[in-house]
Amino acid sequence: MPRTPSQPRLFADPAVNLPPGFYYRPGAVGADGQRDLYAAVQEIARVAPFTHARTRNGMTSAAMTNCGEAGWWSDPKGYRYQTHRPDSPEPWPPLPDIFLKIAAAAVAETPWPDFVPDACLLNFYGEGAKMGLHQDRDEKDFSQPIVTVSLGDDGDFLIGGLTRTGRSEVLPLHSGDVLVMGGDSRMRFHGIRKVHSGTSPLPGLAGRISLTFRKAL
Ligand code: MD3
Ligand code: FE
Repeated sequence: MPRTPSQPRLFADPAVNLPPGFYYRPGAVGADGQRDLYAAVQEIARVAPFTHARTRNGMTSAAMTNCGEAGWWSDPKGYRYQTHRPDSPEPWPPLPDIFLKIAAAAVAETPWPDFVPDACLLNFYGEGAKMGLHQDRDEKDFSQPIVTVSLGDDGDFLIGGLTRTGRSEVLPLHSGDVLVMGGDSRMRFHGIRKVHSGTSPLPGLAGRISLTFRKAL
């Protein structure tokens, strides 16, 4: 991992200038690490399968699951974190050690070295899936960052402003990339504009999976 916390430069694409509060580690997770993370994802998905959540306007385009003390969920009643699985009193599977290790490594040289996630929302993007511009505001403490790890297909990540109408930039994300968002950027609008089907380097994974670590409670 490249490391210069005071100077978050580390851009894979020099054309993209990331705003303050973003710490980008392109390719931080190598092939073996990605394989181990994906094995842990499959174990989670065996217990708590990926499903499309219902929203006010239909269904999420990405299929989702969670692990940790709480999981993000949505139904026509609204968005929230809940400590049990959808339509079940069962808890979400625990955060695997390998997830906690990756999250700790990701924040080690950021302004949030003590970040410990209590939730991980996993998004699966199949062919054509995307995620519209939104803010993450269901967590209790916005002083805590969000950490994300990408697996599988390349995806075009949209970084917007602090209002919906601000202009947005695209950051192409690849399998193994790690991104931390905090501080002034924690409440930025963001989304996934496009997933490039067939680009996944991970054996057995067709599609894109993002692990998004949060302090939700
Ligand atoms: C940027 N997921 O799960 S990474 C989400 O790749 C989500 O699946 C995208 O947006 C994905 O909510 C993007 C996660 C992420 C989370 C919070 C952010 C990116 C962020 C807050 C500010 C800026
Ligand atoms: Fe988000």
